[in-house]
Amino acid sequence: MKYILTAIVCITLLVSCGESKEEKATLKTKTTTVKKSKVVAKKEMVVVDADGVVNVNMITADRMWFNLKKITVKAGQKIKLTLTHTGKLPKSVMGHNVVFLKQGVTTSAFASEAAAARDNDYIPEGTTAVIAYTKMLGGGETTTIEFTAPAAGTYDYICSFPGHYGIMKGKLIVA
Ligand SMILES: [Cu+2]
Repeated sequence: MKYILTAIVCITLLVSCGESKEEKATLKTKTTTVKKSKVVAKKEMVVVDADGVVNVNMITADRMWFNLKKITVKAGQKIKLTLTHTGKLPKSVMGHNVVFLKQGVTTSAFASEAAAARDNDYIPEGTTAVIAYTKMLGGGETTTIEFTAPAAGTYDYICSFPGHYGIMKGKLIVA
């Protein structure tokens, strides 16, 4: 009887030990896969194509967030920027755009002017403060703009939806 019990315990231990090893192995594989796809995703956010056009994949969601805080290009380079709003909230609640500001423009001053321009997608009508901007998007929408990189220097970009510019901002660095 004792032997049988011992045998059962041994078998149980072996089985459970084997199982946990397998589980660990599975977990390891999963982690590696996630890491790999993250790296690939990051790499593909800014891609210079064969024609020398800088393709920028800007992503946002149902919160105040841009995937890119910094875009580095060369002066005179063509930039093709695609903004994708991966969320579900409507434009009136969680609208997002990307607005590239000229040098010397204060982001807070521009943002408060923009906040008053609701009927114009939060872009002040007739403004001379911008280099380029996308239309305002709601969840599930995407848009593409093309513009030429300005002279060497550092430029601010923001989302001009009221209250977003403090968090939704980044730098266009033209080398
Ligand atoms: Cu926004």
